[in-house]
Amino acid sequence: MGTTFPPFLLVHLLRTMVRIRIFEERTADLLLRGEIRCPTHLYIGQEAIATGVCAALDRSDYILGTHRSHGHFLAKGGSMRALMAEMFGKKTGCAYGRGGSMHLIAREVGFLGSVPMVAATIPIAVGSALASTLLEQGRVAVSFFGDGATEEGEFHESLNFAALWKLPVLFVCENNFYSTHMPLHARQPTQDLTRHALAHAIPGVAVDGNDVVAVYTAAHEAVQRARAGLGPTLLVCNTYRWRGHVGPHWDLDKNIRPQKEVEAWMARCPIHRLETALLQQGLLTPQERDTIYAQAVHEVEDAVAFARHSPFPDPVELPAHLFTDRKTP
Ligand SMILES: Cc1ncc(C[n+]2csc(CCOP(=O)(O)OP(=O)(O)O)c2C)c(N)n1
Repeated sequence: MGTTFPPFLLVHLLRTMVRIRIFEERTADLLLRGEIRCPTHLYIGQEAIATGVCAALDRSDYILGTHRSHGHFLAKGGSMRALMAEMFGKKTGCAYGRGGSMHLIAREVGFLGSVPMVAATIPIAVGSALASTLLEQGRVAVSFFGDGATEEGEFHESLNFAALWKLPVLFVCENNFYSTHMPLHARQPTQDLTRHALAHAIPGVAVDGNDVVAVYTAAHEAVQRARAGLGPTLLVCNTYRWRGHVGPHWDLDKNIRPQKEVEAWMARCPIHRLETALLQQGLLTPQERDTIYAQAVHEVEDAVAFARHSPFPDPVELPAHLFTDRKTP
């Protein structure tokens, strides 16, 4: 951990990761109880990436996510109540209860959307950066995607176009080494995903995706480059998801991932890592740490109560919100 970081930033990073973790663990619990029924991909283990990247952005900057985007939504400042209500399919949800876990949006904080089609939001990030450039808004766009998305044509077309136009985009690959059940080594000839940047003549930076300070530092540098008109960067954050591909289960009985591998990555928990460093350096007291956890539990329980007490959408409203003639701000 660098010594030049202001303590308030480090505590903010810890607080954000804890909020995401506790939200997700509660979501797993609600899925097991059958209170949440939409297909849900948990982000547990990968919290440092959304947290570190979003801390390097302004509120007006854009981000786009994937099927695994609760963390991105919360780190960018989306309302936890609206997120939980969306998981419950309620009218007060961020997508009016029509989207569930995989179709999130919070335009008021620059979260332009997440969709489950692998790689589908990458060109939208490029289009947003193009719009920002043409309108001289100075906004940076970030595209979050998994290692599986680097096998889609849209990924390569997007990098090419963004490189050619020197667009202010940050391509953030969350390499958790699996695409559903298939490991990266069975899908690509080498494990170094930064090589894709070489083909498009843009910087490709590999970072320890379980080190939130390293992620923040790399993202901050890429954002500065983008704002200076120097074009896109591919940031490859190596990490691991703890639970199975979809749902609350660990799937250790399915012979997909060796238990030892899961345990080795759990020992590198991004939250535990930062928390320990802050305590050791005297930047956080045990009482302050406990308060961060207690506040997160309180916020999550408030969101659950809000979601439970919210109404379902009225079936007669079904055609609403499908199309809009409003101009995007
Ligand atoms: C275009 C497309 N192909 C296949 C799928 C089925 N699918 C859903 S998630 C997924 C794996 C994605 O892996 P990755 O991009 O690495 O993200 P991760 O789940 O690891 O976060 C696949 C193949 C899909 N949703 N969209």
